[in-house]
Amino acid sequence: MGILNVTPDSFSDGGMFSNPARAVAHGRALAADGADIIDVGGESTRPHAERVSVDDELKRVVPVVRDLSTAGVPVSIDTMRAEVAEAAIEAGAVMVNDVSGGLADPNMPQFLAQAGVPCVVMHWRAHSSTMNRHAAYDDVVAEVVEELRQRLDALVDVGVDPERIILDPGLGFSKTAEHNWALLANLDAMHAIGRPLLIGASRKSFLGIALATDEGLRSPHARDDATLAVSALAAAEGAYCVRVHNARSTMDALHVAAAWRAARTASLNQW
Ligand code: PMM
Repeated sequence: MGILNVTPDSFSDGGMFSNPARAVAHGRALAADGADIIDVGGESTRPHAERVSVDDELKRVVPVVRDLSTAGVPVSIDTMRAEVAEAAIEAGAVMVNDVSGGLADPNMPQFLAQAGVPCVVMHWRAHSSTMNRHAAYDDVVAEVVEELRQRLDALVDVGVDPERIILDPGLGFSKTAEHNWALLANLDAMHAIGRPLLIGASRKSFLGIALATDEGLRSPHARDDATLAVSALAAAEGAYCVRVHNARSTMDALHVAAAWRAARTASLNQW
């Protein structure tokens, strides 16, 4: 999944693709580099971000979704609003990525049930303005698994087809760097829920912290090699999808992970 933020303020690519033509060109480039789907978002979810109005979000994303879809590029819409998801699907999007897992907008669960499209359900506790206050866990892995299970059950209860749900631990959303690493190191616990997993680690600050030197955190654009390492490890552990800014090198990392998994399966079969 290639990231296309049509926002002035996302932490890594904010402002780069505010012009729709540039955004579409970048989306097409990500697809040409190997991304299977382009995730178009019009609202930044970086820590402390304020919410954008629904009109601004629609104005940002709909033309880009329409042009990419017309060009034959599969698009997912990264939104917490049913109204935006609906407009994006009308414009050609084929998937909804709701970082709130259907919690932020009371109309979203019903919309997802009726739309019948695949959806990403992320672990989420609060909007970006306050999310860091909710980064408190006794056992982050057990609690994220339990909260994801609750979201899955709630969505299935209103009629969302469970086969269309992809789960995501929500790295960085109400989580410290230590929480993110604990979740990555325990993907098995999330696999046990029984749905495919999406991992969104790309350029996030826990990687900047892991690579920090005396000069400070590594800047977002200099985190791509670390992102590749996480993507390869997550894929080798069975992640279904990685959400990244850089598709070309990610494809190489994913080919390595696929070969790794195939060799592991072959040697297990020998025994
Ligand atoms: N992270 C961001 C935005 N959307 N969606 C999913 N499913 N998972 C994520 O981890 C995720 C997301 C924030 O990162 P960005 O500003 O680079 O898009």
